[in-house]
Amino acid sequence: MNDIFPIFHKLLGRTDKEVLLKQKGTVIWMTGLPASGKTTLAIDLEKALHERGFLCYVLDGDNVRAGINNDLHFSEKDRKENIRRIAEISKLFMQCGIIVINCVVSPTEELRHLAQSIIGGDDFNLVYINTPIEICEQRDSKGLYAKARKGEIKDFTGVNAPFEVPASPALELKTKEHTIEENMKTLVSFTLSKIKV
Ligand code: ADX
Repeated sequence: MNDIFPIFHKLLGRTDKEVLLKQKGTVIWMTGLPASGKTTLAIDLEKALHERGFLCYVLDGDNVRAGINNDLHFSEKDRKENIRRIAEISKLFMQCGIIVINCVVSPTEELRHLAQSIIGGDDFNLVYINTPIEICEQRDSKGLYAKARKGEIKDFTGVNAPFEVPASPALELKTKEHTIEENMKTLVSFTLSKIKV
């Protein structure tokens, strides 16, 4: 950081943007196994909030990995860098007053704590999409579980790479017990409680 002189303090602040947008910026960070339903809920949440007049942005693991993170793979080191960048990008959007909806596997407590430390405790809302692995594997929307079982992917989360259940998420949505509509209702009201001015 030598010879770097950030000018954040000279710029308009987060509150100026939030007043303009009539909403509070925050980060809804969805964690869960691949094919657990994170992306489906994020798509619907963005639509539901947009219809109510809120400005949102969805950061989806696959989207980000297709662009800014296309130099990263799935080693522990790369997953950490993936999360660090997603958290830093989330912070930029959030400071612009935007509601950031993330769907990122973020498989370990260490990675989620890293994201939380970058974004800040009050703004980091961890939502655990709890879907048993048998159901994720049955769905296998991208055919990746099948590939991992055949040994074609060597570090696939839930099969041959770890997924740690979050110890204290702000919200847990069980997709086996509840319908998408029921979970959406819970998720929308949870988010509204964080973003209304
Ligand atoms: S994370 O582990 O680094 O947080 P991220 O959410 O960005 O994961 O990317 C996960 C997505 O990448 C999955 O939805 C899946 O489509 C794809 N993917 C490809 N290889 C793997 C792998 N080895 N483990 C997990 N996901 C993978």
